[in-house]
Amino acid sequence: MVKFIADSACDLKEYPGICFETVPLSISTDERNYTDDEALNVHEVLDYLETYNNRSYTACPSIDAWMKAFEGADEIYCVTITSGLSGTYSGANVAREQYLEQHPETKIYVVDSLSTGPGMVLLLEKLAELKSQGKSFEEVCAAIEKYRKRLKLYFSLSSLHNLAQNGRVSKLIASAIGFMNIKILGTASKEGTIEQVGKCRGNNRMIDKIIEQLKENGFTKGKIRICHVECLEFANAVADKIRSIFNCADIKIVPARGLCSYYAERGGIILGCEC
Ligand code: X90
Repeated sequence: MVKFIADSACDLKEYPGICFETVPLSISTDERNYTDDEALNVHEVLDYLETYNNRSYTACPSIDAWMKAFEGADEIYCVTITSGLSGTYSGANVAREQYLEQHPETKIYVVDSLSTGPGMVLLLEKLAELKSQGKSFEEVCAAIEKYRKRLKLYFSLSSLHNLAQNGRVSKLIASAIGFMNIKILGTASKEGTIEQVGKCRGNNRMIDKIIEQLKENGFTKGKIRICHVECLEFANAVADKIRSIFNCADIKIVPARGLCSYYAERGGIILGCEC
C-alpha cells in the first residue's frame, strides 16, 4: 500500500482518491493545549488567543504520531512544513529511522517542503500524480526534488505578532505592521525562511503587489493553491485578479487549519504557485 502523509500545516484534512493522513502540530498557552487535528475549531482558537494576553507556542508532531501514521504501508511519502522554521522535518526523519529499524522493507521518503500550506499541497498533488503514472520509489523521490525548485510561496499578513513572539521573524519587522491596515507581503527564501517582499496599505494594493511578484518570477499559467485565515473574500479577489491577468484556470482555495491560522493570523492568506 502506498501512503501519503503530511503534517497539519498542509491545511488539507482529506485527499480523495489516495491513502492520505495528516499528523498534527499543536498550539498552546500556559492554560490550554490544542491539537491541530480534524476536530480542531480554528475559529474558537483564534477568538481565544485574541483575548489571551500571555505567550502562546506551537510544537511539532511527536515522533510517535509519525510512527503510527507509517503503520501498514509499504511505500510512504511524507511532506513537512519547512525545516527553516520548524523541527517537524527532523522529527519525521527520526521517526523514519526508528520505523525502518523495525520494518527494514518499508520505503519512506520525507520531503522538506521549504514551504507551508499551499506549497505542501502542490507537492502532495505532484507525488500523487507521479505515483498514478506508475513511477518507482526512486523515480518519485528524484522527480519531487526537481519539482520543488519550481514552486514559489507568497503570503500577505496583517499581523506578525505570533511569528515575532515565537522568534520566526524579527520584532523590528513585526512592529512596522499591524496598524492602519498595513500588510506585509512575504515570500519563502530558498532556505525555507521568511523574507519580506514589501509593505502596503489595503487589500487592493496588496493584490497589485502579488500580481507584480508573479510577473517578476515568470509565472504564466501554472497551478495556484491558496489558503486563507477567515478571509475567503480576499482570497477570491486575489484569485479573480490572477485569472483576469494570466491564462490560469487551476486555482483552488481552502481555509487554513490551526497551525497556519495561528501564524498567518486573521486576514492572512498564503499562496503557492508553480513557476
Ligand atoms: O515547529 C513548530 O512549532 C511550527 C513552527 C512553524 C513556524 C512558521 C509557520 C508559518 C506559517 C506564515 C507565513 C508563511 C511563511 C512560510 C515561509 C517558508 C504561515
